Amino acid sequence: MRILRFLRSSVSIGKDVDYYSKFSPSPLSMKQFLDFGSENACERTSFSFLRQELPVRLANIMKEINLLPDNLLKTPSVRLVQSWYVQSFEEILEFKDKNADDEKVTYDFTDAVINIRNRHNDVIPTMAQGVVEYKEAYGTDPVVSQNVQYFLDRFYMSRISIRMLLNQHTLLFGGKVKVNPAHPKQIGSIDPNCRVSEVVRDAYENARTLCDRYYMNSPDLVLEEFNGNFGNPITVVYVPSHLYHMVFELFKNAMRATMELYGDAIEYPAIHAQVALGTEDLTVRVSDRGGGVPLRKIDRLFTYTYSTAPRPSMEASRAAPLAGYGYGLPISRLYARYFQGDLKLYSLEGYGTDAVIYIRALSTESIERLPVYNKSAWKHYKTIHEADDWCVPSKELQMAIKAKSV
Ligand code: W6P
Repeated sequence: MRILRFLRSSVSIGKDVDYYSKFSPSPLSMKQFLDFGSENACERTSFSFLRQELPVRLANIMKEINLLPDNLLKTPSVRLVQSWYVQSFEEILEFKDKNADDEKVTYDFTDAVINIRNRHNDVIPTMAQGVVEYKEAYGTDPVVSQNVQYFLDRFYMSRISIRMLLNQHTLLFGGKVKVNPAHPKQIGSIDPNCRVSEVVRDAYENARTLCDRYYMNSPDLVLEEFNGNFGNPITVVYVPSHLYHMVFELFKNAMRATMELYGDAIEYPAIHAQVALGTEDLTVRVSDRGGGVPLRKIDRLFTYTYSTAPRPSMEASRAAPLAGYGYGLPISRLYARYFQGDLKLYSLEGYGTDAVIYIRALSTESIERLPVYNKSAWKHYKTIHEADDWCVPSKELQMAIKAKSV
C-alpha cells in the first residue's frame, strides 16, 4: 500500500507541476507588498494569494531545472536541490482545498512556510557544488557554461522572489503582532523610509572589520550624498537587507583590490561612496583605486562557472579570504535587478574600479522582475549554438606578420 501511494503521488506531482507551470508568476510592486502589511489586509488574504502563487513560482522554475544538461542534473547536489523543490511544492499543495477562514489552517500554513524557507537555506552552496562536480567530470564547454549562466540567473532570481514572499508572510503573520521588534518601522523586510547612507556606512564598517582581520589594516571611507531634499537624508522604499548585501559585497571587493595593490603601504587611497537621487534613479557608486580590472575580465566576475572554486574548507584557512570566492557579485546584481534596478562595474585598468548600484527612485516603479517558463525560455536551452557571426582573429596570420617584422 505504501509503495502504491508513493507511486501515485510521484506520478501526479508531474501533472501538478505541469498545471501550475502554465500560469505566469504575478510580480508584486512595493505598494502591493506594503498593502499586505497595512491595517485592512489580513493573514487570510496573504494565505489565499500564496497558496496559488508559491506553486506557480515553484513550478515555473522546476520546469527549467529539468532542462539542465543531463550530466549536471544527475549530480547528487542538483538532485538534492531538486528534491527540496518537489517536497516544498507538495507541502504547499496540501492547502489547496483547505478552508481559508479556519484559523488552524492559516496557522499550519505559516508553519509550513517557515519549514520550507529553512529547507532551502543552503540552495546556493549546494548548487555551486553541483557546478564544481560537473566541471571536474566534464570540463567547461562554452555552450554548457552559457546555459548554466542563463539558468542560474533565473533560478536564483526565482529563489530571491520566493524567499521575499515567504519572509513577508512570516514576518507579518508569524508572530503575535505585525511589527518586527528589531525594526518597528519596517513592513516585514521593507523599510518605507530606508536611509541609504546609513546602510552603506553599516556595510562599510562590517567589511572593514573583515579587512582589518585579514590585512591588519583597511582603507577609509569618504561618503557623500547628492540632491537629497533640503539636507534631509536620502531615503527610498526598499528592502534594507538587499541593499546591505549588495554594498557589503562591493566594499569587500574594493577593499581587497586596494589592499592587494598597495601591499604593506602605511596609507591607502580611501574608498569613495556616493549616493545620488534623481527623478528615476537612486544611484550608489563605490569607487576604489585598487588598480582596476581589464575589460576582457569584467564579465568573468559575474560568471557562475568561472567563479566557482571548490569551497575552501573552514579548518584549512581559518580566515576566509575577503572577497572573490563564490557567487557574491552575480547574486548582488540579481538583488539589484529584482526590483528593476541593476549593478554595473566600470573599470580603468591601471587605476581603479567604479561599482554602481541603480535602484528605482519611485516605489511605483519598483516591481518584481521574475523569470517565466515559456517557449522562449525553453528555446534558450534547446537551441543548437551555431558559429559566431563575428570574425575570429586568425592566429596563423598574426604569427606570420610577427615573424616578418623581426
Ligand atoms: C576591483 C574588482 C571589483 C569588483 C567589484 C567591486 C569593486 C572592485 N574593485 O578591483
